[in-house]
Amino acid sequence: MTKLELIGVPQSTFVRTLRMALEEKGVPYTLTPARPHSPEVDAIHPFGKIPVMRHGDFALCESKAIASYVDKAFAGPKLFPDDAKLCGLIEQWASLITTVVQPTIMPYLRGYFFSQMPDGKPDHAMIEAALPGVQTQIALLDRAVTNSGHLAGDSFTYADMLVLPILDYLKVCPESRDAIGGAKKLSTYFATQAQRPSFVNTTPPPFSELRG
Ligand SMILES: N[C@@H](CCC(=O)N[C@@H](CS)C(=O)NCC(=O)O)C(=O)O
Repeated sequence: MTKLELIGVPQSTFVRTLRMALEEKGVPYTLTPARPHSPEVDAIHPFGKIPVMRHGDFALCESKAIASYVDKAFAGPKLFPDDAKLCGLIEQWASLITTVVQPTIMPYLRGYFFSQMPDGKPDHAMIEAALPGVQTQIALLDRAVTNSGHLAGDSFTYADMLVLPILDYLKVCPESRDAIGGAKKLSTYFATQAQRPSFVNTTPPPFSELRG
């Protein structure tokens, strides 16, 4: 069968989530670095968002749908296990992170990484406006980390693959780095899970490579 093609720039947190999922399952893939709203993305996603994928003549958009497809189409450790409660918790976090956590945090990250200021310096008005939401999400995630140090149940799951790439960016911005530093469970969680090979091997290039 042809190799799965994942489409989207590697700096995207959702692209990294899927790369981690593919690595965790041991699925070979190619990455085509395309930006949101580029022709190859618009051809698959009705709103031009990344990631999208092609597998042979089959195309799909939306990270959770792609992860579910990969899980069923390929052998390897289950991203969505049969256990009803664990699978429910993973789905719950996938929904919460995709619909609220990531969209709340994105404007803050944009203020640093996609500043529209003439000199490219951080957009402090944008950052300040988004900061309370970021702090709320960090506190929520800190409360959510389980006693075993995971987001869902007591093993590394797709829920962790969604949140780690977001935390990786928050760790380098001053206010969110401080907030994570004060969130003891979340700090320990990140320090531990960030050593996972699927996370290390998918470290994205800097955002600056996307400018221009
Ligand atoms: N619901 C989508 C969200 C994907 C998403 O927001 N991707 C961002 C990049 S991380 C994007 O394409 N943004 C461009 C836009 O929203 O126009 C998914 O889960 O795949």
